[in-house]
Amino acid sequence: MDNDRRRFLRITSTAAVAAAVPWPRPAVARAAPLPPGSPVVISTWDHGLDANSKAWQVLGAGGSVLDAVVEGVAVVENDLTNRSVGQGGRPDRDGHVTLDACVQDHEGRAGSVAFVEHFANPVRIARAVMERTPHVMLVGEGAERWARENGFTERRITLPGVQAEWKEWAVKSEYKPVANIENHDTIGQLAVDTQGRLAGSCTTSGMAYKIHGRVGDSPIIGAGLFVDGEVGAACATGTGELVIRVAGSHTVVELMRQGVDPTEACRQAVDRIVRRSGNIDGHQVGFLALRADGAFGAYSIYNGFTYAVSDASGHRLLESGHVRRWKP
Ligand code: SD4
Repeated sequence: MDNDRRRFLRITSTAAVAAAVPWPRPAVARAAPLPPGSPVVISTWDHGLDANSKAWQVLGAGGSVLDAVVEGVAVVENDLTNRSVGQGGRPDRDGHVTLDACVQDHEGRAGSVAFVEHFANPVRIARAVMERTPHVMLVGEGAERWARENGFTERRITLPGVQAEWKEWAVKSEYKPVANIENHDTIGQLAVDTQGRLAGSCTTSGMAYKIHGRVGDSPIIGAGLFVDGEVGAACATGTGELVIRVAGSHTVVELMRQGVDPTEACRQAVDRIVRRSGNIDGHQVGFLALRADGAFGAYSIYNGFTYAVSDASGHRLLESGHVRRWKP
């Protein structure tokens, strides 16, 4: 089944959530004017629809904007059919599924975990690191020990289909980037509540078949996620190495601080990656931006970067503008 067809099926299967999914999708999503005081939630990729649905529900039930972005992406972490987020993700080249996640709120508080293996919801651990420790980031064995000691229950699972796929890959062990195949569909979620408070989250199993110990942009504050309560928030998806090198999400927020609108801020960050990198054929990077007033935007290197939006106009899936066209 081709990617577009698969996406379409995934969109229709969440039709109850996505009341206004446009199909075919518009080439460029534009920041929509919003009624004052309306919450806005945006998330990366098609699975953002499920994450937005949960975040919206949390906000509607009186939860905080931080509750919303943590529990929103936790839905995707818990989906064991998802091959790029949570323990259903593809393993590293040694067969271990290792997870990275972070959160940040409107006060600039931040929490992050990287290279954790035996927990279902790294984003909840990241939040706990933020709220219960003097640190921002815990990694690997130390993060796991701290999580156990702080009430998180280990979960060890093996998914035979995923392991079989990895063993097949290991025969040739080739790394060949292909834009938009489901090995880099990190979920990042940004939200602003009715009082203008922002929060963001990001969680991933990282690049499929990465070197054991590799950490991408997703748990790095300023790379995979950045929230500044006075300005706005941004998150990234795609090849993390490209995002880290330009401090991608921080770049997007700083551009918004200078008055650049969210879509253009994302485009300029993408442009910086494209100009400064060597051969990036097949390497996708997408940014989402949400300004404190609720205006939002997105941009990616290649076509095919979808994102979910929930606001006063409903729930829908859009596709960002792009600077290159992917021809497989
Ligand atoms: C990362 N941006 O770890 C994340 C997700 C990913 O290709 O694997 N992207 O780099």
